[in-house]
Amino acid sequence: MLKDNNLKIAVQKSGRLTDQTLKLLKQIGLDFELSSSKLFAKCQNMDIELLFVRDDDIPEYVQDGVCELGIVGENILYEKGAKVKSLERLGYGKCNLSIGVPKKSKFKIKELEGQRIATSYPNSLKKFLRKNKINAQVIEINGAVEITPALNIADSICDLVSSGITMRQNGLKIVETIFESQSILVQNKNIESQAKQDLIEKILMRIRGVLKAKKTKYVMLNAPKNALPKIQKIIPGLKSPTVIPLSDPEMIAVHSVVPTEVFWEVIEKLKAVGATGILVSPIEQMFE
Ligand code: PRT
Ligand code: ZN
Repeated sequence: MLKDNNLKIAVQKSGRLTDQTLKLLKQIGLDFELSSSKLFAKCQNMDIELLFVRDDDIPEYVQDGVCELGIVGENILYEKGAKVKSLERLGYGKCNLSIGVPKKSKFKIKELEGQRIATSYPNSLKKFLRKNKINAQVIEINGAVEITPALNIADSICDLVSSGITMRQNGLKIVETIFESQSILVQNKNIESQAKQDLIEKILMRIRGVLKAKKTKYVMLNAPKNALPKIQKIIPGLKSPTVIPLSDPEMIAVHSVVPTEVFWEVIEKLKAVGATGILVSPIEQMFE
């Protein structure tokens, strides 16, 4: 049973966000096992319970205080218009809510006028249409929205896109993105318990540590001593690297943190200035 004094986190029961959400929660040190019913799980080491629900229900659960925290796609929050506090974007479940039209149509946004547009996101689409002063018929469909133009149920669609393959396979092209989304951690706006608020701060700090670590790698290398000034220029933000003398007095070992996004470039440049024995490892957590 859910206990009142436990902090409750709503997560998607089974879907695209589930694996990465559970992985993140394990990474921040929550020790839980999935029960057979899989409706909720109690953490063994903290006063936290996870509630497994459909993603569509998460905004309301958090808004109404059934759960203090939730992890959900921003697209669902936007669609539901939930009044919750956004804490941190989590970097996975990235997608766009986009409009797709049949490939052959020459498209200008005004051509949506009078069209039938199928979507599972009627509120988000209507907001977009209002903003652009377009009169169109919004047809609400739950699932397989992409086949509606072929079935002549709709003229175009508004759906989530990640790789773009689904739209392409159904003879559609993306002409407009109305919302960019990724998973996000949200909290209820009226948490009275200080203990729960403290726990939320703790969770948030740990999540930020994990996210920061994902953006960096730990690099160890050997290099000629006289290459150090060049190495310092190559590694962005490297002010005071860890420099270790080696048995060969002309050589040093350098340890440093390198941003993942420029990682390959940096390694190539390091090799070019004489770095050898380059070792790279992932960083699990990072705090400053
Ligand atoms: O059962 P429940 O209601 O919890 O799950 P669900 O079926 O409603 O959602 P689910 O698990 O499919 O998606 C959960 C969340 O993942 C979404 O709300 C988004 O925030 C995020 N997400 C990221 C996506 C996609 N990428 C995505 N590509 N959700 C859905 N899709 C679908 C899209 O609807 C389309 O059918 O994938 C297809 C397009 O993919 P591409 O790669 O072909 O472009
Ligand atoms: Zn859903």
